[in-house]
Amino acid sequence: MSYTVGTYLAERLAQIGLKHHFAVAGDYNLVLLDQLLMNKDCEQVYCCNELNCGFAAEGYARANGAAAAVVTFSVGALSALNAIGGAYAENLPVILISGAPNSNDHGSGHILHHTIGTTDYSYQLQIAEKLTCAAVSITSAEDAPEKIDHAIRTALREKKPAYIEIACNLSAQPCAAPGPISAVLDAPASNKDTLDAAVKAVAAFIEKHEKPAILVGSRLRAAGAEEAAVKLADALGCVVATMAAAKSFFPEGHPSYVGTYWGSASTPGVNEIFNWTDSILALAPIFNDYSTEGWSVWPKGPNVAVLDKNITKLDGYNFDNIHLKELLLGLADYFNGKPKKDSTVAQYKRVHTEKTVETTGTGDDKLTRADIQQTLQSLVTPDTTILGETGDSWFNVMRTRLPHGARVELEMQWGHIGWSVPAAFGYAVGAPERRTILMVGDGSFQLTAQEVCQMIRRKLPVIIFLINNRGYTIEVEIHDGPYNNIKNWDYAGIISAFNAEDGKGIGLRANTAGELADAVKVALENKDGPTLIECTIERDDCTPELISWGRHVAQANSRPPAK
Ligand code: TPU
Ligand code: MG
Repeated sequence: MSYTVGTYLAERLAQIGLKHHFAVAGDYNLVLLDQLLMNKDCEQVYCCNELNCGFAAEGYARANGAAAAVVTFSVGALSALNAIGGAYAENLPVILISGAPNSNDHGSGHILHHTIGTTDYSYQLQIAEKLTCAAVSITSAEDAPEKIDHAIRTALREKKPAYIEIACNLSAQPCAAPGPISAVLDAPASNKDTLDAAVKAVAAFIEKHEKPAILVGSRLRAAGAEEAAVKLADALGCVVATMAAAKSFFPEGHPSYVGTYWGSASTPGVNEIFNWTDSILALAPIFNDYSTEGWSVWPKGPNVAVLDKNITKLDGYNFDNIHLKELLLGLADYFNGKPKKDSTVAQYKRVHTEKTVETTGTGDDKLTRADIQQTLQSLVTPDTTILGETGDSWFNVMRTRLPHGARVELEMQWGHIGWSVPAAFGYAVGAPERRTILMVGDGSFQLTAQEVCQMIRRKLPVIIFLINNRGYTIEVEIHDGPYNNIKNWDYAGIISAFNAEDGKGIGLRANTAGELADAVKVALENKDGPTLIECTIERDDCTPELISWGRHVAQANSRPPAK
């Protein structure tokens, strides 16, 4: 079989497990899209714009391990690069593929459309270099295979996005056939000596402490270490909490699991127990201003061991070039059969008080945030994935208890409002067997609303809770002003506009508890498209966690310049 640059790329995408790639057409990528279409194992899925295309791929990578987005030069790619920055922040291998000027035009002095109007077209590659772990420009068919393989291999190893631009006259040019995919997929093992030394050092750290606790961070999935973390927790028997962005990365039914550690926004009892511990094993955490509540709860110092994806840091030691998974398994082996380090569990039982269930309404009672959160709770099955948008949705999702197998997807490091709509689309494409539920605020929805039409187009039964609280409530809690008020939309009504003549999406309004209960029944019945439930609540009806977290973040933002 003979290959072209485009069919080579398509084969590699299929071989790394992509059953789909996302695309927006443009003249710099049309021939490439034709070539990609020839591969029947990797279907082309279209988006309304390139920002959404990038986020759809980002959501697909969450479901499927990796993803690809294909866009046109500059006008497309520069929008998609925002989502690629997001994929970098969120540790997801998304391959951005951009059509590019004809190879004869590079260095020719020609001015081309869709460019900034200068004759140097390298600016896009240079920007992409900053936002990806590997960025390549293909201007000769001969070099294409190694450049494509390099970009894909690096993305998969580092769990970061990569960038491939292909001159528009090269996609259909013949090139070498792909070699075995193992050359792209195989990852180098940990350095054995360093791994042994790290296991010894971390074991000694744990042994010298009486009251250790495990804190699970959001890079744990990228490190492929979720199961290994459970094994370590089994062996140690100490409490385990997840950081907010790592919600669902540790089974919530596990006997050692206590909830979310997030300062004042923690699950009740969790902050208390973490203050009581004498040491923390932080597994692949991201400590940023949001996750530390404006630096007020930042686990650090000699009693904190940070075990990250490829590096372990503890007091006086640094171990590089080891896989977290192997380290955790080594530690689990070491502690198996030894007396449990479970004093934190006993203490937790002492400080823990049963959660009070919030009062919810029925029938004609005016809809409240608590009603929505309880309704979300009632829908979570082991095969459910909830995507929670920036806003009070974060805190509502955090309150939701997850049965084994249920997943939560958040974009807390990048925090781009509007991420969740295309990401939910991409996720549902990647995991059609799961129940995908999206919780999104009105302000966020206005950025990327049109991607709901792609859920309609592909008949994806995503359930959308659109929280209409007439504005940017999360911003109100950080710092209020007129800029936090938004133009109201008929959110439920736009679904019929998206349906046009053939769509099966449903838009419903819930102003009372009874209307929400009825709407959910309709949503569960609708298998032929998304159901958007516009939930109208008071502007200030938000979680207490948002209020206290917002106050801490505002304090951090307003620190005066150091003298
Ligand atoms: O539940 P609620 O009302 O807090 O959520 P909603 O309505 O979605 O409001 C979100 C408000 C918000 C803004 C405006 N959260 N963060 N921002 C700042 C922001 C602006 N632009 C982008 C792309 N991302 C952001 N996070
Ligand atoms: Mg809002």
